Amino acid sequence: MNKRVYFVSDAHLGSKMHVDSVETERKLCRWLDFVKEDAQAIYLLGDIFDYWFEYKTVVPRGFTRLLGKLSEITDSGVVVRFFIGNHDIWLTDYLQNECGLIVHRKPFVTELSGKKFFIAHGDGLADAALFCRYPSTMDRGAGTRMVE
Ligand SMILES: [Mn+2]
Repeated sequence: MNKRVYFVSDAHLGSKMHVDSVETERKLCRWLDFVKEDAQAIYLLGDIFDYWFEYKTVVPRGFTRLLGKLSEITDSGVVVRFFIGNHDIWLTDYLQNECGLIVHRKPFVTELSGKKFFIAHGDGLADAALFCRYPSTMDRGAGTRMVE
């Protein structure tokens, strides 16, 4: 039985901070190929995309390698939990319905291997968030409604 639980965050795919964002996406897919072999669950802890703006019938261009890989992994029965970050909060139901991800919009408390975990992206949980220049000051509900 697969017992491991894996965590990854802040890939910021699409960001100009990457010399080659598609190569970063390929690396993330290779990592997913590696961990899927013994994963019970994979946690994507926010800001995987930079940015993700989803409309009712349109999703952002790109990210096809990752979206396909995540779909393949959830199809195989591995649980993939996607936590919104402050760069990819503008989503509706695409990742859930098309890729099989369990989307978390709020922190999640769970027990893993007998230990209690508080799981969240982390923005807004510390004073440092006050200095964040990204849209963490925007109400998430309003941000989501903005693109519907
Ligand atoms: Mn973030």
